[in-house]
Amino acid sequence: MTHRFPPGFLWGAATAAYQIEGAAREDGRTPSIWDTFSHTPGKVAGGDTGDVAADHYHRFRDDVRLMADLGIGAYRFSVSWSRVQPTGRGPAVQRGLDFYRALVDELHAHGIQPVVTLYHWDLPQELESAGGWPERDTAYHFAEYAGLVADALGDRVELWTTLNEPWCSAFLGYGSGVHAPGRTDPVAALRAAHHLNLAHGLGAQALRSALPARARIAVCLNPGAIRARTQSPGDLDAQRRIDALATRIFSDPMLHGRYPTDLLADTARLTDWSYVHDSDLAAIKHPLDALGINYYTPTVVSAATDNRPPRKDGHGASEHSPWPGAERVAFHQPPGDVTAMDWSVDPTGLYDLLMRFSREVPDLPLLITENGAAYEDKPDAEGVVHDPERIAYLHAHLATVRRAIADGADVRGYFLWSLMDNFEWSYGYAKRFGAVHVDYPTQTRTPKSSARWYAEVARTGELPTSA
Ligand code: IFM
Repeated sequence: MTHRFPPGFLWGAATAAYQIEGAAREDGRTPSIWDTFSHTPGKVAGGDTGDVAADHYHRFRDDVRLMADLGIGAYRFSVSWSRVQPTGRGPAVQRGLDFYRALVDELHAHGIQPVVTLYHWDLPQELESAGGWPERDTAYHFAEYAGLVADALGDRVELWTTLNEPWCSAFLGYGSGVHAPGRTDPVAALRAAHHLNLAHGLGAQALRSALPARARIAVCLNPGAIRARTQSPGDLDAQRRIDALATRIFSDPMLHGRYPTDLLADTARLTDWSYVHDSDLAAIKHPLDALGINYYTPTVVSAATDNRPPRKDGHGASEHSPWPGAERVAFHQPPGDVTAMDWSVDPTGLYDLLMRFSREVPDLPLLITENGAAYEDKPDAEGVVHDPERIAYLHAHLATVRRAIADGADVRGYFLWSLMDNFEWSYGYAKRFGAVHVDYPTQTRTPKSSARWYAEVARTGELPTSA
């Protein structure tokens, strides 16, 4: 099989606002749920916060220049909602919008395609105080915010994504509580999932009416590559339940305008879903131009005999389950190498997802909107950061993408997570996902060997035969 990618394939890198921007209290920005959460003792490793992060807000011009040096063709970033609309309602703040306009202009000046994500987990605190994602109004506020950003950037951004990984917002934020806002209420988590779906649909509609016809609209999901530990009926049922909660709870309404009947049955003792109004599913199924898939590792499950929540399931340890309605499920560490997150390295999960969605929505182009790995990267005595494990990880996953394309998947691009080391949510700065090393005390950027390797792949459009 050839290792050459199709012409026009997008070679990208991704980041998110709260993870890199810093400038948390500048130019009118107000706290988001992640500011509140990270400033709450005990919530984030090391007491780390995103107050300064990688100081990208002040250093974006240098960062864009670095991207250009590395041959990055497309840059996926998220907009901080509370930077552009501090209360989560009402008019936009010009200084906030100006930052993103300047960033986009700088990207264009360096021949890099901007890709906007409207929501990467940083709900304005004011909206959480009014009830957050479990409340329907939050979806309406999101649509209003989407329109404001589209008005400001629509003349210069073609590719838009609404939400990033709504599963994390709903189930880590309101279920297990390991993410902001740190609530542990299974019903709130299910309500949040529906209102995130609604926000996506209404947001996509607001984008479509504000943007020029050439604009393309997508969403970034993190569908689960869920495997049953054995083929026993109990283990297969555990797989089905987790697949419904991890993936189909979002992909079914967004792509097909329905909630899975097995999901409704599994959760019936918790909720009657009466917060799903008649017209919601039609709104959620807004036509999309691409589906973004974020993938890191597969999940192995089996039937469990008791109701104890998973203390650790690859998404952090908690006494509370992020899987409402699927408590009798055990999570297992897959065999093989792991990254610094303890996530197993297994690109076959990505292959399976690409082929699954190719079959399910054959006419919808796919983008890999995140893929990458954390390792314990340190500069050596000469200041060089060698990260051969990351190169091996990227090589294996890109080879899988190429194989999926050969097998018929319409994959249009790949966004490495992440451009640079950043605030890894409840792990703080302890985990480094970047292709570029960030020395936080000095904010020095040092491209790791994987960044040079990726630059060469992007330049040639071809994967070397081995890592
Ligand atoms: O850092 C995160 C990102 O914000 C969302 N997807 C997974 C990444 C690694 O955990």
